[in-house]
Amino acid sequence: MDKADIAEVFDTLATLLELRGDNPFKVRAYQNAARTLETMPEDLGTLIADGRLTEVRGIGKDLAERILEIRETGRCAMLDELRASIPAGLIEMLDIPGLGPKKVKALHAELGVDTIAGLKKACEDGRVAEIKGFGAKTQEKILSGIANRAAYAKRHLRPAALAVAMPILDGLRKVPGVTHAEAAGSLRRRMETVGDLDFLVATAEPGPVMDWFCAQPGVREVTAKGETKSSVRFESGLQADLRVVPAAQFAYALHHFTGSKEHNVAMRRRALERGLSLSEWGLSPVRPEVAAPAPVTSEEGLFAALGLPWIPPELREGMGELELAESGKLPKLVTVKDIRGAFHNHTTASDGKNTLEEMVAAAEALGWEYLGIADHSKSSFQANGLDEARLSRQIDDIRKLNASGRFRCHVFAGSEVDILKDGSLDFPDEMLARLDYAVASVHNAFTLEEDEMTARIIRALEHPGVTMLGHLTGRLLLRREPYRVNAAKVIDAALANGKIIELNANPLRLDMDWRLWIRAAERGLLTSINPDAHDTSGLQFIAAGVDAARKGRLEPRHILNCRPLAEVTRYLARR
Ligand code: DGT
Ligand code: CA
Ligand code: CA
Ligand code: ZN
Repeated sequence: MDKADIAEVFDTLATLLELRGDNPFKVRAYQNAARTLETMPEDLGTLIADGRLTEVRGIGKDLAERILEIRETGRCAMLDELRASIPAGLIEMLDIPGLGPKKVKALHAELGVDTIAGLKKACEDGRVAEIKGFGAKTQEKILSGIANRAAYAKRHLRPAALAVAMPILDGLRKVPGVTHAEAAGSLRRRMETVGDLDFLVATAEPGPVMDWFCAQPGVREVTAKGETKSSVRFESGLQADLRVVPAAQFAYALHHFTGSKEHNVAMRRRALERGLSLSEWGLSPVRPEVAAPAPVTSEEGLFAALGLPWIPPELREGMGELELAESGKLPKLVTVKDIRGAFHNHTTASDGKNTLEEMVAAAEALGWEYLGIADHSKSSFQANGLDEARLSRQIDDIRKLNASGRFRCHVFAGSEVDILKDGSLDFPDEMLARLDYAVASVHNAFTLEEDEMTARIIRALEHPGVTMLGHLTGRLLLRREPYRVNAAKVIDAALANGKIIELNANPLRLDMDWRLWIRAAERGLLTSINPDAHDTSGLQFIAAGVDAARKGRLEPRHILNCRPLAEVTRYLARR
């Protein structure tokens, strides 16, 4: 357990103490200690070894003991006791957007509700709106929060699903007798969230595969175990289906279970037009006068039997991909190898965890030609945003670093400048002019009406100092709804002003959404796949951004950071 993990435990402790109504000073002590742990530069191990832990400001004997306990055992007895002392329903309520410990405590005290179902009923009866400090708007927000929570609970972020799926796929391929194994479904289609995993295996002998699958570590429950189909649930709640087919059926079944449903419907219709019936079992004539097609052993063969080139799984969403394939217009999708750098990255100057030099070294190790630094601006005080003096110094540091020749990777000096509530920017024009580029982002006043938010963002896009728009909607997948904004109008404004809209590659964001990219890229909108890295490992988010870009049918020509350094330099200089 490192500093960040312990800080998280302390934050949870503070929340639960507050929920239980403990001494506010105690609550504050844990919150402060969490902040201290997050920001202190010293290594925790060194501090402990030197016996200097209690010398850190705000860390007394009690907190020090707790830190040692968590670090050594990975557990915290006080947290376990707290959890046991509070009704589980109240703790669950904390997951509802907009409900913190104070509000949950008030709901419990005023209405006696201690389950989500009870809270839902109280909202529907209008009793929540009557509590002091709540009101009709809050009541409505809680209701939609409960509805979202139910929907969210059913899905999983792609990286979490991948982490479970990859070792299983490796293992399945090693079971004796297995000739093919794939993870199909939404995972294969590179969807940003996944409902369940769908494994498909070809073997003549299903028994050992089923036994191996159901006995995997992390399987909490086997919900079905049959001869050719099993289902399990993992610790995280993620479920997985496994189907076993004979090798001769594998290509048909792989196509079928990759989906999407809508794509399958379109494929079946196309087959019918040719007098054929397509299913997970095969392709067969529906009328006696139609000749039976030769059996296929690959997806390429299956598509070819219907007169089509192979369609990459990420395009199979039933959004006109068959027509694209038919007319020979399938895009040459971007790959991670096409990426030559990235623009939206943070350092320790704002809320990043690695220094400028460490970030550049990591970018160089990825083989990138350039790295753009875009730390937060001063209005994002919670993220330690830079004021003009600090940004000026950072620009100088970057120029010096480039001149020193220490790295082959070129560094661009930028800023993630806040779009203020009225659409003006957090820096004066002279400051913006000294930068190589600027990413403009909304980080506050999320609750504006749609018209106001749209006008705010468009005003920022019209500013000549702005190169690109950061995370269009501010959504956090499965966690926070997007703020209200008219995306179509923002896209129009970006096109009209020759501005870029980023594809934020953080797997929680993937914003702007790939569904919007399909049409926007056709119209000539340029993007930049931006990792929004807050540490060196965050640069790897680029892969998630590329997955989303592929679903959005993006090719290298649509993406600024697929261009070589000289071209990018020219592009940025025209600003
Ligand atoms: P998910 O799990 O919600 O993220 O999405 P998928 O696409 O993985 O859906 P899932 O697991 O229900 O089914 C996997 C694929 O199997 C799906 O994409 C298409 C195929 N499939 C499943 N059920 C049906 C069905 O009732 N009709 C058709 N046409 N295809 C189905
Ligand atoms: Ca699935
Ligand atoms: Ca499934
Ligand atoms: Zn941001």
